[in-house]
Amino acid sequence: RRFYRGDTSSNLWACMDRGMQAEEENRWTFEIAWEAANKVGGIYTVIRSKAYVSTEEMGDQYCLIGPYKEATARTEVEEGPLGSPMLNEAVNSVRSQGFKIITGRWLVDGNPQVILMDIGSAAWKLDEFKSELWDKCNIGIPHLDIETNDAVILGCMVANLIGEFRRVTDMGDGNVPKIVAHFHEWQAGVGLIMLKIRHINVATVFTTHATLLGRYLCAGSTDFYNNLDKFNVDEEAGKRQIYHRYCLERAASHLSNVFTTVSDITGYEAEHLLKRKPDVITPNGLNVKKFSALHEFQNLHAVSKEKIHEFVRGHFYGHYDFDLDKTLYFFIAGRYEFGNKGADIFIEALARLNHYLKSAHPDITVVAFLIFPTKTNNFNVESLRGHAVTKSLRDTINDIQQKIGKRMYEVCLSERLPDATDLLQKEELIRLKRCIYSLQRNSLPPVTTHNIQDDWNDPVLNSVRRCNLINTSLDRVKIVFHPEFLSSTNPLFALDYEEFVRGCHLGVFPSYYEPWGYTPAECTVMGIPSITTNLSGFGCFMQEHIADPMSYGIYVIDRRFISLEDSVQQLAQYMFDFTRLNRRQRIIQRNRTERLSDMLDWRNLGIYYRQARMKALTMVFAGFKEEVMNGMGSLKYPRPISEPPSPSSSRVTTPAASVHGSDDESDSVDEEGELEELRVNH
Ligand code: G6P
Ligand code: 1S3
Repeated sequence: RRFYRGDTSSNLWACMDRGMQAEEENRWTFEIAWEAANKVGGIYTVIRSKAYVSTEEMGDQYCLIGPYKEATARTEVEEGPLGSPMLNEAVNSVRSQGFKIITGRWLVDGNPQVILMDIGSAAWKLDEFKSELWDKCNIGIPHLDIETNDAVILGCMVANLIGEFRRVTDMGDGNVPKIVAHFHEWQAGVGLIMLKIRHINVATVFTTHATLLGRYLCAGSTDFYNNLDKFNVDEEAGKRQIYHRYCLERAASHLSNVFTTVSDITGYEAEHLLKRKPDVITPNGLNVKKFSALHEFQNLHAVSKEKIHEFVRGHFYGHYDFDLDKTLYFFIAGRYEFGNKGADIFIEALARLNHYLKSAHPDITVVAFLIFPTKTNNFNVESLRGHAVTKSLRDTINDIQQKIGKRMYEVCLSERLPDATDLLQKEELIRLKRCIYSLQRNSLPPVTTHNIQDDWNDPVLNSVRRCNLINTSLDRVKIVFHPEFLSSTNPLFALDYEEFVRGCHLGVFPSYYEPWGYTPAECTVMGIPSITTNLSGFGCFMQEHIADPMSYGIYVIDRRFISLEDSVQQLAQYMFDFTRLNRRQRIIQRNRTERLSDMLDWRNLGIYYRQARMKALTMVFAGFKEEVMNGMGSLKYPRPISEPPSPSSSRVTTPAASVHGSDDESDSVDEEGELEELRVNH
């Protein structure tokens, strides 16, 4: 089944010896990121999910460095000395310079060593650090830019530490430690610049996950990808008052021995905006956990979907006139960057889907969830009321049910069959009627679960108003905007994000600016189909490595070579095609989607990180030979064999029903066709 593993990752597996090889070679890796043990966004996921393979390969010769953030550190880090005495010595030496440093192990898979710098403890040195930066590279940091000032402090503390480590590990016997310092994103990049200007002999790697200018330019109304070679980068950075940050980012990318980006598309962006082409592409992976039962993820889908049903019953009370068995859950989620994340075209395409369904399939309902955290004044009363009235109905029914049971028992004990009057009493009927009356409402179900601050300027709300998606009974597409991340303590959903994703049918991520895009990747490893774009790193990666992504439940919208209108149209069509799949087809498609997870596993993708580090080592340390490593290259997942070959199916969105039997809605899938595919792939 897992043909990918054997073919691509042999090198990385071979190196997985908990650091024995690294120890023999006196090879060390420091990975430095603002988001190490500090949850902010996507880079946290990269560092955290990769920790397992990093420690498998490097053991205690691997160490993460980041800022000390008390709130996260307290819950995620076990404080204590580091595994290597030399590392402890280096840390103590920097501490003696008057800085506070916390060491320990991050409580995540792999349990890596972590060094956290207390930025505040070195604030007294800020002016000195800044003048070093100015004297050596003429980069001046404005006094009021706190974020950059913090980045400078972190960078200088990191350089002090690595410098000290380099000193204490050099025994003068010629066996110098082969250190790679791998920096992520501009905020950590100052450390790399400092190592270079202080001439500390270590190999460096710099990875950018998004360029500063790219993010800013895309958020405007610029035709970004068609003008990439035309931007006056200094001027654009200056206009946005990020010139100094841009200089740090550009300097770090140029000074590094090896420069990497998370995808080809970001590589292309970096080539034009940072003026350096990446040496290696380091795609993002996940720490994929397999269930012992192959179809457990399907069961989990059904369990989580039931929890979403419960939310929907409450939210749409009084207008609950649709069949949940014919309801599909779509969602978009992420950082609230309305245009960059494609929420604009999602809403526009939903309006069209609403129209298609009304005309062609009025029995099907789509509930579209938009999960984007923004400022709110808590849950709105209407949403809470909905859940209160449905809960009260449920509690009343449970109570009556118990009483009926007791009465039936008594009647049967007297050796007769209960009749209707024994079952439901008048007083209970009245209680039920009262509950049913309280389900009436004069207003439509709200499009948002919270009171959003600045409601009239909120881009999602304005868009749904403009598209008239207001949850009327006639609408086949219902909207639920949840402006807060999900958690299991949420009074409306009581689901964490992972459970929510598992319960949905389709993730929709039509991003315009998305260097990688973890959201569709996470869907994939959970066996949930998703829509992505050819402007996202993930989308391009899937197109490159799968012969027919669509048949595996990966729908890639073209946002690069066609007009905006055509992209919206394509998105609406893909969503409509998805609604036409029957349950059996959806189950088969989920199986196929889940089959792609190996491809996204760090056990396969970690090889690119190793490649980047080895390349950097060969550039700095004589006698270090670059390994020949097989990446994924041009390897492709073949089209599923039960899928009819094109062109007989002009739009291959569906797992062919004909191959698997009838077109009915039965959920007892005879997976013979699928199993056959699995055998052949194996
Ligand atoms: C999983 C479960 C099935 C369930 C199905 C629902 O496959 O194992 O028991 O019927 O999900 O699928 P649907 O796409 O309709 O949510
Ligand atoms: C960035 O985070 P973002 O959501 O701002 O880095 C992520 C990790 O590499 C990446 O997945 C994402 O596309 C980037 O945009």
